[in-house]
Order: sequence, then C-alpha cells, then structure tokens
Amino acid sequence: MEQTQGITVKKSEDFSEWYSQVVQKAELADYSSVSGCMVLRPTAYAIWEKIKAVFDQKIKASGHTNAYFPLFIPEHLFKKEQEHVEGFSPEVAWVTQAGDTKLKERLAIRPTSETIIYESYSKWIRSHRDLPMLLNQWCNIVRWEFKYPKPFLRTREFLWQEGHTAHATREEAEKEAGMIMKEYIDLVESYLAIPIITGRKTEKEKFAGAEYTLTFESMMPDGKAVQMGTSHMLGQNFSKAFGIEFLDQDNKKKHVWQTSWGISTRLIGAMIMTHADDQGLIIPPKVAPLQVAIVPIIFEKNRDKTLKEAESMKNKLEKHFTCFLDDRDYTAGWKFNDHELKGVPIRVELGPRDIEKKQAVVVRRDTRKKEFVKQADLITHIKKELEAMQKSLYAKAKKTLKESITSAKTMAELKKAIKEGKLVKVSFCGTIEEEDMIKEDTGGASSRTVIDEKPGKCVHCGKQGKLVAYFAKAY
Ligand code: 87F
Repeated sequence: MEQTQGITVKKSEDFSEWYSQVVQKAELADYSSVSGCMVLRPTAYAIWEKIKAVFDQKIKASGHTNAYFPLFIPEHLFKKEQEHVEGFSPEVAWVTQAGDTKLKERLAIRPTSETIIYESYSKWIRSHRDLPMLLNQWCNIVRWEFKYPKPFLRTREFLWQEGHTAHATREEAEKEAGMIMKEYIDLVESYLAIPIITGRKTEKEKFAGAEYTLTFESMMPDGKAVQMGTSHMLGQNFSKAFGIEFLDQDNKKKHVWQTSWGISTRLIGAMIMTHADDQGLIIPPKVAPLQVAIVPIIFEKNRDKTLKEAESMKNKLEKHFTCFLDDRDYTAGWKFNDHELKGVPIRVELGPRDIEKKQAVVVRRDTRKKEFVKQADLITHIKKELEAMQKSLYAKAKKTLKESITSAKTMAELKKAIKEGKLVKVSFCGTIEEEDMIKEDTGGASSRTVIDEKPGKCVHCGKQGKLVAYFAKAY
C-alpha cells in the first residue's frame, strides 16, 4: 500500500505515533534489521553535521583537539574503576570470538571511553607541562538497552562526542566542566532553539564515577524530560584508579583532576519533539541543511520561461542561503506539502503571474504565513524571516517550558502534577533512599536538576529538606 504523504495523527492526540510518523515521513531515520539500531538518513545526518560543526568550532576555540581511541576495551581495563560500571553492566556488549577462535580476553564495545582514554593519559602525562590535556572524540557508542527503542532518544548504537580533560588543579577542572556547560547551552538554545533547565544532578542521578554531574534538560510536549547532555567533574576518582600522575612545579607527584562531557544524536530527537507540528518537521533555520526551497508553478505553455526565471533566482539566493530548486516531476501542491513535511524553513513560489509582477510568494514553515515579496527585496526579506523564525521557535518553546513548571509541597500535590506531565519543584532530603521512594510513589518521576534555592520541608518525609530539585518523568 502506498503511504499517505502527510502525518495522519495530531501531536496533541497521539504524541508517540505522531513522533514516529514525523521521523519516518520526513525521512530522518528508518528502522533496520538490527533491533534497536536505526539508520540516520541524509537529512538527520546533515543536522548532526551542523551540530558537530558548531560544537567542534567552540571547543577548538578553547584549546581542545580531537583524537580517536579504539572501539574495543579489554575487560581488565574496563573493570578497573569498578564504581563507574556499577548499574551499567547489563548494557555492555562484548566481543568474545573471532572467526571460530574464542578470544583470550573479552572486549567490551565502548559504551563510553573513560577507561581506554585514561590508560593512555597515564602514559602521556608526566609533568605539569603536559597539562591541561584537552581531548575530544567524535564517535559511535553501543549500550544494549532493553527498553523499547525510540529513534534518536533510545537506540542501542548512537553517535556522540565525548570530551575528556585532565588538569593540575581542582579549580581548573571545575572551571572546565562549567565552561563546557555554557557552550552546550549556547548550542542548544541559540542553534536548536530549545530552552533548557540546568544544574547539578542529585546523588542518585549523578554519574557514579563523578564527584558531581552538571546537566541540561528540556520538557517534551508529552510531559517527559529529556536529558540532552552532561558535564562531569570527575575529581581524582579516575586518576587514582588509573595512576594518572604528574610532577608539579613544587616537585611533588600529584594525581590529575579530570572532567568528561558528552552530547549525542539525542539532541535531534529533542529538536523534533519540541518544534515539529501536525504538518511535519520544523527545523530551526540555523541548523537546517536546506533553508530555502524554490517551487516553480509550471504551466505547459510557459514552462521554459518559468524554469529559467526560477533558475536565475536560485543562483542569486544560493549566495546567501542553502537553496534547492524543486524541478522534480510532481505537482506544485505535492511539493508544498513535501517541503512542509520535511521542515524546510522557507518556501518560495514562483509562477507566471509573479514573474510578470517581478515578485515571488514567500511562505514561512512555522507560521505558514504567505507574503508577496518584490524580487528586488527577496534576499533581505528571507534573511529577516529566517532570523525571526529562529527567535520565534525559541520563544514559543520557552513559553511552553515555563508553563510546564509548577511546585509541590505534599506528595499528593507532587503525584497530581507528575500525572499532568509537569516539571515539579520540590524540597526534599536529597538522599538516594528518599529519591527511590519518591520515584516509587509517583510512578516513575526522577529528579532532573538541583536548583540553587533554600529548601523547605521535605515533600516526602516532612522533615527539614536538604535541597530543592525539579522532578519529572524522563525519557
Ligand atoms: C553504559 C554502560 C557502561 C553511561 C554506560 O556522560 C558504562 C556506562 O559509564 C557509563 N552509560 N555511562 C556514563 C558515561 C559518563 C560520561 N562519559 C563521557 C558522559 C559523557 C561522556
């Protein structure tokens, strides 16, 4: 059966089916014959390349360089810092055999690369002159999850960057972890137009190998939070386990202070959920692989002239925007729908009458507002609209995020708010046990970030609380 061109369910009515249709029909990703692994189609990969380019430029400007470490991690190395694998071991995939020969030692397929990278650091770092060491790698990783897969948000293999730094002092490492958060937040807010909440993780939610974990997250329209990235202050946990020592200026041997941080293709999932609508995908202009689609309105008798004009328009526009002249053999109406479905920010329509009047019709994807624009003003107009669209997507999402935030003083209030899909501010004791109980009682809510506020009474036990945090269900 031929699939219908558009999305057949509403975002507000069946979010999960809506998401799956947007992903498939906008040709972002497709399922594969490996359960839980998906194909990134060209549009999604191009968005990832944009994200990569922006962040790569940011970290290079602050002195980081890229490197590449092996995909396989020998078991003895992997298990060196016991704490960090705790809880994760069911998700680790192992290579045990080559051809018919069993390997002497199992090899983990990297779920994260701390261990393999820090073994190298223990060889490379000798003196304070070798510090700071600021490396990053762009790669794929594998986590064999058993929960139901969701394109971009939960897949067994995904693409990411992992930064790993080593410093002479605690202060420098803390500064690094914070600086990276700032860059992440700029990337996500000003390029992907996703508003975020940010802060530290609680004891329960932090990375076990870290002293503390910084996070940034957003709320999706179905009332679930998405963690989009983390930056860990590792302290000396790994340097002690891996013997990463340096001779300091005072001639004393010291362990380095470390950070690690990552973002992944998950960001694309959050972008889709935040901005797309009932007509399909909406890509923020700054990360759109294609910013402008020109659709000529062709009638047989003036076919050549229309195409020639459209061609010359494309030549002018492509000096300023990424641009596509859609001369495919479909009707103009079909093409309009196709570009809407795929989230192209601006569509320019050009018909015989427009040519006569030296104008064009410009349609913005998010508002779908049509405007007649003089051809002489086209470039300025599109520039203005792309900027306005970028801002407006962010403002709209920011308003939704704000509206989803509420607070609770009692478990009854918390349960109700969680049921309504809210991000709920509560005071609580902050212990792992207390958080386990809250999760149990609310049917799955977890703390997302700690907020820098004075705590009141604990929402759960009623005693004086130790911290204030946002709770929500999460992906
Ligand atoms: C899954 C299996 C084994 C997450 C895992 O967040 C180990 C792990 O260590 C694991 N899932 N983690 C934590 C990753 C920590 C850290 N690594 C560098 C990041 C960002 C990038």
